[in-house]
Amino acid sequence: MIPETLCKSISYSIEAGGKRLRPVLLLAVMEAFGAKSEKGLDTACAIEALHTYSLIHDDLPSMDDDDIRRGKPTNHKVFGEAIAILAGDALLTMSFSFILDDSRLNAEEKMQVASLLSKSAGPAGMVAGQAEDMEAEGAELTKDQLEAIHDKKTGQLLQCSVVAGGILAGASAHELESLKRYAKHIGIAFQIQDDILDITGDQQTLGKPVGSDVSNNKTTYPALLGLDGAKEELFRHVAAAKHELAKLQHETAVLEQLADYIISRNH
Ligand code: GRG
Repeated sequence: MIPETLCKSISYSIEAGGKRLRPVLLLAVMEAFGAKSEKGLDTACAIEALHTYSLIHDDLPSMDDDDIRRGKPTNHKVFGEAIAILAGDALLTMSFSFILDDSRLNAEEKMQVASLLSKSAGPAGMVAGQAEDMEAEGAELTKDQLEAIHDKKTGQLLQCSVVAGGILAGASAHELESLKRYAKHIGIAFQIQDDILDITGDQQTLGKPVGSDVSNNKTTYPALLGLDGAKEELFRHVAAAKHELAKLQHETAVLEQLADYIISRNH
């Protein structure tokens, strides 16, 4: 039995929306490999739950101290810090139950996917990226340093979504490597577009103040490369992502469209 306020806090952030990019990637990979995507639904929910936990905790006053997320007041603004922390904790632990309790997966699949998710999100993955990002505040980073932080902070979970789709679809080790490289490129492209949107202001429609990351004293791609340079880098990574897909002998049109979506998205 989940206490009522905790349940409301969890539902508030999950139902606030979001692009559902990670679940869509996982299911699209499965379909590209000719597998039934229903088999990936609970793993897709697990990754979205874990992603939502990371956003709730990222918004806390002790972290990024944000007031708006997914176009709504952040979880701690509505429920208070203590409940927001617990809602995040609950979503993190629930994500592993979604995988382990999934009757559509065999024991080997559960083990592989849970292990991948744990490594991607854990202290050498997303949590490491968050810690390094906080430590780097105020420092001038090189492009390689910036890329390494983003690879952990946001890239690892995107890679996990794509590779988990491959695992559940029975992809070979060679194919999983190509999928991982595809995801790595779209992860970097995703971050560059996030930085560009912060300058061009399109995210204002969701309540994020223009330049908020810049005023946070963080290195961004446009700050390092200029706006045109950042756009060139964005296109280069999307092209490289598509190049990886071309190596696969599968119907990858939707995965190509998802790479294009990273460029065209306005929030
Ligand atoms: C607190 C352990 C911990 C980790 C937080 C993911 C993360 C690590 C922080 C998010 C910070 C941030 C806003 C990064 C910019 C890119 C990004 C990941 C945005 C949020 O992901 P979207 O755009 O969100 O997929 P939606 O709401 O669409 O699901």
